[in-house]
Amino acid sequence: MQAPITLIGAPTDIGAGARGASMGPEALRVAGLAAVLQAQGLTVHDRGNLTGPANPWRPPQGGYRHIEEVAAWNHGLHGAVLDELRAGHLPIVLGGDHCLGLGSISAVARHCRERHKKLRVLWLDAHADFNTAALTPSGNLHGMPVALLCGLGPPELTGIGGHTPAIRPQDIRQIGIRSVDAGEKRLVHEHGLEVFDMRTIDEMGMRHTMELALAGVDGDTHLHVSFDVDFLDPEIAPGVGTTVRGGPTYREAQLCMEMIADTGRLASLDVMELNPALDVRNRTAELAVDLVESLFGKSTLMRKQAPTRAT
Ligand code: NNH
Ligand code: MN
Ligand code: MN
Ligand code: MN
Repeated sequence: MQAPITLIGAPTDIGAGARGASMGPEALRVAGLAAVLQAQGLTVHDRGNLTGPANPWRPPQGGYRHIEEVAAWNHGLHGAVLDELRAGHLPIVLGGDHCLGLGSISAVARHCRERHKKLRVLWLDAHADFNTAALTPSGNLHGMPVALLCGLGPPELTGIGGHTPAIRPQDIRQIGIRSVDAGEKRLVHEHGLEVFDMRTIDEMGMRHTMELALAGVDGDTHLHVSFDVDFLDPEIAPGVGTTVRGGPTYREAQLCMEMIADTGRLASLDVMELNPALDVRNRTAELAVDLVESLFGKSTLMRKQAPTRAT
């Protein structure tokens, strides 16, 4: 039985380098997110939007932009996601910029500790989001959530959820990565993050990449997907603040989502960084909704199981 889905809007661009991701939740609703999931027979409750501080658009202080406001948004989101998980629901966070991955995933990790579940986070992104104050080229906290979740950063952010670190590097797999800052690269290596970058996808294909990224996911695993829409190639997904060329095509992204769906373990989701101010007639929002549809198991044909791999 599929858990009821709860949509949680987090309309802020507090951690981003461009304004506009604050309009993401409404654009995803307008693109029909709830309706496409309901059409698959799923139960969907939209609990509306969280509220939080406005974006003061300040320069970095001590290496961070808007640290207090980022903490406030993430505290609110942490509580909302945790409530839904404890109620047995499957939360979908509608971002909002990717700094919100901190509040969302810290709640998922806390829930896993409470329920003695294994955690697997799939981080679909053009970026590793593993910066620190010393390394960041921008001070934008949307470039840091993975590092913060792994305990690297100031206590007011790493401590959200009361357990530092919230996750271990081995809980996460990054997919689609193609833009990592110089110092960030070293840190990713030092911490042993498992990164399936675009070269890996080019060489071994999305199918084998996903087999590796999903290896070990079993009946005791809580699978969380943090979908940064800039994961996708900008040719098909222009509506994001930080496009990086050379991302997954439409077909590759579909296969990625379908293979996640096939595990049957998806238990929470973030849809982040959609920026309607930069989109073209809500095209990127509609694409994100299309992919979420596949993530929840929509397939062209009735399949009893995934096609078996040729040997
Ligand atoms: N690495 C850059 C920074 O830290 C860009 C991060 N931007 C993102 N991350 N959209 O997903 O500022
Ligand atoms: Mn309910
Ligand atoms: Mn990101
Ligand atoms: Mn990104």
